[in-house]
Order: sequence, then structure tokens, then C-alpha cells
Amino acid sequence: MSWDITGKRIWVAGHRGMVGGAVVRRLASEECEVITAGREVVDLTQQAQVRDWMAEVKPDAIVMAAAKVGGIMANSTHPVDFLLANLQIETNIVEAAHANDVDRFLFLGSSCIYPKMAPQPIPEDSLLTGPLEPTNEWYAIAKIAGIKLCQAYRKQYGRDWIAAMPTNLYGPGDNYDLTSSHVLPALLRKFHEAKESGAASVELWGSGTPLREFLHCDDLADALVFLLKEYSGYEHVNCGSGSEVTIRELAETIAEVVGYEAELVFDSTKPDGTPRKLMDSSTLHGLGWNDARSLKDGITQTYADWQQELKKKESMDV
Ligand code: GFB
Repeated sequence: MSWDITGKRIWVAGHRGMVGGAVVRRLASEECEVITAGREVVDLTQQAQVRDWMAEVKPDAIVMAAAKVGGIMANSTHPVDFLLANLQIETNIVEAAHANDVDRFLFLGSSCIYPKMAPQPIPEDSLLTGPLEPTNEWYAIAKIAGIKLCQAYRKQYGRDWIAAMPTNLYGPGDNYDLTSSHVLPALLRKFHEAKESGAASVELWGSGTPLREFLHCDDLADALVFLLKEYSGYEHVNCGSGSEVTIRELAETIAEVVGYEAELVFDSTKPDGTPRKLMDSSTLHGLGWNDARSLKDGITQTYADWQQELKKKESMDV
């Protein structure tokens, strides 16, 4: 199938986030109209506001990059926030999308939807075949519900809505708060600050042995626009880079990019989470997309982007 994006009005829900921002950047090179709306315009956790806004704007398509997201610590310490807010956002949007006859809807989940001990690389059909990882089961359940909502609307109303499952993401616009962020931005910041202060060591959480797959958000955005145009199917589609590193190896790569060698100190009181979650992205590759940049290149570009952001903030603070 091919969905013609030309002239279409596409709402990027969550445009201020890392993924939403990447999708807006990617759509700039398409012949379409990009619609965005900040929280001050429509609070996506409020059903009435979403209904009214969608009835007024009537987008042709929605890329669902709005979510309550966070790293392992934020997820495991705020279960209500991650389950409730994400359920509210997705149910409000899909219900209003159906009421306003939105043609294409691309739901975004996460690789944490899969069982903790899923076969690796993780195929899409291992969903719901085993217990989830406890640190992020709340977010995972909300995202699984989103996949099921897309399938339910396809089954009951014939909606050509699809779902994509990204792996761990990083890139411009990421969250660098050390308690709520994901590991890659956290380590970039820790090594950057260690270099500035001359600290002898950098503290990491857990054992350093878990394996993680990473994808730059701009590569994800390119894959998402590809799927929006080319994919129509009941099953969700994994979107990964196909390569994984241990957290220790990630730290060593980040040390190299930042240009600062420090002793790695592992805090074993912090959780490791899922030991491994490399996804099988052969469905996506079979459809025709396989264009992820190398982790080293992605981290190098991300560090340069972040340093620019820091300089801009410093100049504004003066
Ligand atoms: O990226 P992260 O927070 O989330 O942690 P997950 C990945 C691994 O990095 C864990 C270790 O084993 C952490 O213990 N780690 C080491 C650190 N040092 C740090 C640090 O300073 N900060 C952080 N954050 N981690 C997330 C889910 O799981 O994956 C989300 O919680 C989402 O819901 C995301 O699904 C894709 O990769 O473990």
C-alpha cells in the first residue's frame, strides 16, 4: 500500500518532545502541512479538550509522539504517572481521531512492551508471551493498550491505523535531568560535567552488564514517515538499529566522544532493569527501511547538539 502524504494535514502530537521534534524536522521535507499544539492549547489528558480541539482542527493524519516518558528510575518510582497519563493521552486521542474520521494514525510504543526474558532479537510476535520487566511494566501496559486500541479500531471500524515500537532513543531535545532521564543522555552529561570539574570518576547505575540497543531520534523519524507512507497492517512494527552494547561499552564510547577518561564506579543499589532488549527489526527492513547511523556517529552529533543547547541557555541566562 502507499498513502499519499502530499497536501495532507499531519498533527504531530507531542511536538515539543525529542521524538515529536524529530518528526516535525523530518516532515519539513515533505509536501504536507504540519500541525502542532502545545499543552497550553490542548491538554491531552483531558478528554473534552481533545474532542473539541480535534473537531476544530480535523487532521488527516496523526503521529502519536505524545507520552509521559522517562528512564528506569522515573518509571519504577512513578507507576501511576506512567500508567494513567499514557492511558489518558492515547484513549483521548484515538477516540477523537475516530470521531473525526482521521485517515492515518501512527501510534508509538516502546521496546519495553516485550517480556523481560523474550527471545533475542525480539520478534514482534513475542508480545504478551511472558512477564514484563517490573521497573517499567506500568508504561509497558499503557503502550500495549495503545497497540490493542489501533488493532481494535482496525477490526471494528476498518481504520488503517498502525503502531511502531522504537528501541531506546537519543538525540536532540532529549531529557538530561539525571533522575528522570534515560542512560545515554545521563552519561553524556555525567562525563561532560566530570571533564569540566576534573572529577576522577563517573558513577553509573547498576552493574554495567545489561545490553541496550539505541536509535537516533532523527533515524526513527525517517522510519516513521516511511511507515506512515508505506505500511498498512494489524501487527506493530519494531524500529531498532540492530546493534547493541553493554552499559559499560556505552560509557566507554561516551568517554571517547566527550574526550575524558574517568574511572567507572557502578552503584549496585540501582536497578539494572531488563538484561537485554535487542529487537528483530526485519519486518521494517523487509518493507524497505534500514538506514540507522552508527552509535558512535550518533553520540558525536548528539553531544555537539547538546553543547550548542548549553551555550544558548548560558547566553540567555546572562
Ligand atoms: O535508559 P534506562 O534508564 O532505561 O537504563 P531502560 C538503561 C540501563 O542503564 C539500566 C543503566 O540498566 C540502568 O541501570 N544506567 C547506568 C543508567 N547509569 C545510568 C544513569 O545514570 N541513568 C540511567 N537512566 N540509567 C527504559 C524504560 O528502560 O527504556 C522506558 O524505563 C522506555 O519506559 C525506555 O521503555 C526505552 O532501557 O532500562
